[in-house]
Amino acid sequence: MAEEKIEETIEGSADPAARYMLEKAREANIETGWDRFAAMQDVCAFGDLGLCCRNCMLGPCRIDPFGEGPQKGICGISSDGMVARNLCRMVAAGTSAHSDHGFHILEVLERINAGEKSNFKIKDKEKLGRVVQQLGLKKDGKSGKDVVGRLIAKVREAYFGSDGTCDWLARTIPKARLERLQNLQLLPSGIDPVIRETMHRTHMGVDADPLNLLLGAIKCSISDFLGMDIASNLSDIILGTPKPTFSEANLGVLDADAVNVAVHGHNPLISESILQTVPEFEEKAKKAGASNGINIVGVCCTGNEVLMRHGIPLATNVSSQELVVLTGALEAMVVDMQCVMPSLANLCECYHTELITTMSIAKIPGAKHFEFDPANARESARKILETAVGQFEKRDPKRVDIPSMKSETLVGFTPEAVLSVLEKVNPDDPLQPFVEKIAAGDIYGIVLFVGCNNYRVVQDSSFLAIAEKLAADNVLMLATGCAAGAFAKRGFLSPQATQEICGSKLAKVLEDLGKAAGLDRPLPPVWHMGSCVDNSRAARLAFALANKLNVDVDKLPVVASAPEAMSEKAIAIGTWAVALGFTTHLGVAPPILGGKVVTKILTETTKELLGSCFIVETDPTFAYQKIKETLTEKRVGLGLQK
Ligand code: BF8
Repeated sequence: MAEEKIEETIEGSADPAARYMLEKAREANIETGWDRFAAMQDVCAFGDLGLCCRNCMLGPCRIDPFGEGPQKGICGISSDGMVARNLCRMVAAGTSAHSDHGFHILEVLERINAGEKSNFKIKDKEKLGRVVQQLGLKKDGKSGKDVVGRLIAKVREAYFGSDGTCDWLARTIPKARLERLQNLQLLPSGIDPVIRETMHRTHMGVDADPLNLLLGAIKCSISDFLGMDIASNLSDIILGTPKPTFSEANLGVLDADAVNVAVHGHNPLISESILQTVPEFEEKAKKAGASNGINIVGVCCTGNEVLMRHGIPLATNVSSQELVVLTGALEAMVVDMQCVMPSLANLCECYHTELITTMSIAKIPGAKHFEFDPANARESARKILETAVGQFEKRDPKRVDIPSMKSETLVGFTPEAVLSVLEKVNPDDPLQPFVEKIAAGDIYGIVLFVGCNNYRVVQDSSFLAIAEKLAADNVLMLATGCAAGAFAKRGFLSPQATQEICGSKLAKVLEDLGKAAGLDRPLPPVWHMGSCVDNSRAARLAFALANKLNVDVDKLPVVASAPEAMSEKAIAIGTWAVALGFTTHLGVAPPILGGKVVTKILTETTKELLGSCFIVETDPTFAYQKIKETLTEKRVGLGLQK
């Protein structure tokens, strides 16, 4: 691809491969998310500000932010009440998505433990041991089956509620934070009860008090953390805990000489079954003319799951999911749940690509549906791969156009992986050298980048702009979900980026850690922690630091940032991040600005209550400054050098 062609292309993305494909889509008159976003402008200002309610059939009601039209809903709800109620429902929806994800994994663990037919087994017994120990489920001479049974009962209790505080939370969150949340009565008894309560309190004629509603949203969001933490831990037990692994990212990972299959969504079990089944189809693919056999690539968070567990390359993140099809080299787009654009069906019709849905709750008109059945996962995977190989023969080689861009990535920095590297430096007290580096300012602070792309922002641009500045200031970064995708594509997850973007102090730390890890290269400036549910891993790393320093989480020089947030899940994550003590930057204004009181509570008052708050800042330069100021404030609070 000629370099000048990239320069000429429209500015929808900071990712040159995406820009190239967008230009191609324009030339071919093929619609993408960017076009639909443009067609949707100007977006409804009432909805944008959170001032639109359709929770009952009196309305829909819209409150005029300029004071000329109605100032209350028909029921009499105030603008702040309406905004808070809407936000509450977004948090409940995000919480339900993450916790349902975790529940699917739990059901498979139950199947395994009951000895029922399944293509899965307990792969990581060490992780099982750690989880069981942390939950206080001692073996007491019991069989492994009994221990897993007790774990299952504990997880069911986390879902369906217990008397008092959920035990999983009580044994995970640092003591000072737990007490703070307990005093504010913000700890849920379980996931399902708090979602039920949240949906109820936001029904017509129930909670109309903005502060009370927001406290309800915070309580619900803590269940979001719980569901995510369960999902990550149970996934590790069944599929293995990720370890640092090299791979590649961006559209250049598609292979013109292979049957290309993209796995997209969030459920790690379906993609795992496909990977297990690939060897059966390599020869068939070659016979069909694909000399390199089968090439699996990832998209979004399913992509992150297979990237960190198997080194499967990541094709792209959420905004550019359609562009994978536009390469003309994709035989099957296999989707499970969440963040999958229904538009893929129309796009696949323009090519030979088969869109395959796999979950009963996530069907798309125009797609082939092969239901994922944990009892017979290999059979579902066989059908998928058989279809993909069949589609290869229908591929039009003249339409194949794969951008060459791809970047090296080093991924899989789970807390376990981080600790095992640190153990090489100090086996007796692994966190000590890390804490010393923070104290000395060699690591100025830690920023966790989370969340999506949003067409309101030039794709990936805010992530990259903020991260580049922070790295130069010796700030270590963690990333999950589509944030990790943005960094992966640009090469920020590669050891090479350490020399290119880090300040000298951080670069030295990462070089030393790279040596300790047995690499002849530094660790990257951004540590990939996994998919969106794995934000709980990042929180656990921060919890370990808080416990080590014997301080509450809000005292740590750790900030979260979602510069391109889009989904309800991102809203839920941001809310629990604040609840757990992490000041959190949002680069896209959530639909709350129509409520002055709500905005003040979330950006100021929570600081008094929780020691942390939201920073809403759409400009990446100002966002960087505010994040840096927060890190400085926390350092000063700990008595460290600015
Ligand atoms: O869960 S970051 S767009 S893919 S919601 Fe979705 Fe947002 Fe991406 Fe993963 Ni998370």
